[in-house]
Amino acid sequence: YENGMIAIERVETIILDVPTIRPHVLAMTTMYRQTVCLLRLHCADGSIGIGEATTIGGLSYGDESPEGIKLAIDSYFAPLLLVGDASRPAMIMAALGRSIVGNHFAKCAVETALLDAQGKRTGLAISELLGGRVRDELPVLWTLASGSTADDIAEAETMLDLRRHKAFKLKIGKRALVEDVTHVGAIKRALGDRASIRVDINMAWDETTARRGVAMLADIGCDLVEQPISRNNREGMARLRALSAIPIMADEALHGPEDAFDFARSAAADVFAIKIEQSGGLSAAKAVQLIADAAGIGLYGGTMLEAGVGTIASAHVFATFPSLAFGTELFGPLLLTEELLEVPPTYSNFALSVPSGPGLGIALDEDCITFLRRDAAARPTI
Ligand code: MUC
Ligand code: MG
Repeated sequence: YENGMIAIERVETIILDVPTIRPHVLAMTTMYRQTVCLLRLHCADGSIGIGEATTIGGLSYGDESPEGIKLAIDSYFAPLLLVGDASRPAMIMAALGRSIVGNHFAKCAVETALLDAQGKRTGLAISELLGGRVRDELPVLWTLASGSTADDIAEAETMLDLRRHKAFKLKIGKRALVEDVTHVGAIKRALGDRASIRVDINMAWDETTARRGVAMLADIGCDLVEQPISRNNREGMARLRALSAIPIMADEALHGPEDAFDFARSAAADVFAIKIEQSGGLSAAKAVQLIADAAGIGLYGGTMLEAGVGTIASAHVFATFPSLAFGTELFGPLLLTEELLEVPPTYSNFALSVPSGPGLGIALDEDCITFLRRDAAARPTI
């Protein structure tokens, strides 16, 4: 190739099914497993970039599914990638943006793999490619979503004892309001000042319920309310925010820089849960952060319950955020029974360490991938 162009020779996508350590009960679905779409970009210089896309409960959370992401990458992204220059990730992402509408999760997996390969060939961590990290450790909360108040309290006590998490997010909105608030109150009373308690309603409330709910939650010591109402009701979010004594955070409503700009302009959230997949990639997530910072909106590092690859990609992005007032929820790998990475992510002292090696700074455990892949035909026969 002329001009130092580095071709992408093969685009490999693999679906993995990974069981969760316990059922994860959310307002819209209960997860018993996480399905991961893994991506490998094999480049002509020998570098291989890895990326990941996950969703929550198939199509129950958003409008992309792991199977759909695989199909989109195989059918529409791959032909564009195969004529691209891997040494210019931003140019490839711009070309993909011109030819492919939406598909944010798939774009995120592709950008992760492009930056991983670029990092490996330049010797730089992805966080450095994105402008440089300001921290090596990210505070990580845990979601209590076993479906039982007593089990949730026991789980929280274990996490506190292990010094793994001291902030907890409770998934509510499935049951009647008073029942939900009683559940949150019981957990807050049991943990007291030892833990921060937040809730995620995942859009399950209407605005009137949210008005009552947010006030009740503020009274019992809840620190943050995440996406109480529909992602489409932006004015409702602004009204709730104006009334609330505790911060209101946007999650499902945030699909990248344009939404972030609109939220900032309409003062519709105190805090953004930034997710690299929902934002449309790592650079798009950075753009969301910059808008939030300019608007004085607080930041929280969100997750789509990604496994190791997506979690570490998110960690590189969040490590570049000058302020991260509400910490992160990058616990995805800990919810899974299997470890997909050769060296598991390090969680200690209530934080995740951001790897410092080139690219993502991680390697896949090939035996584990072989074992978990859905296309059993590709598995070696024993
Ligand atoms: C969400 O809506 O925030 C993040 C943590 C968790 O337990 O579920 C996800 C999705
Ligand atoms: Mg959420």
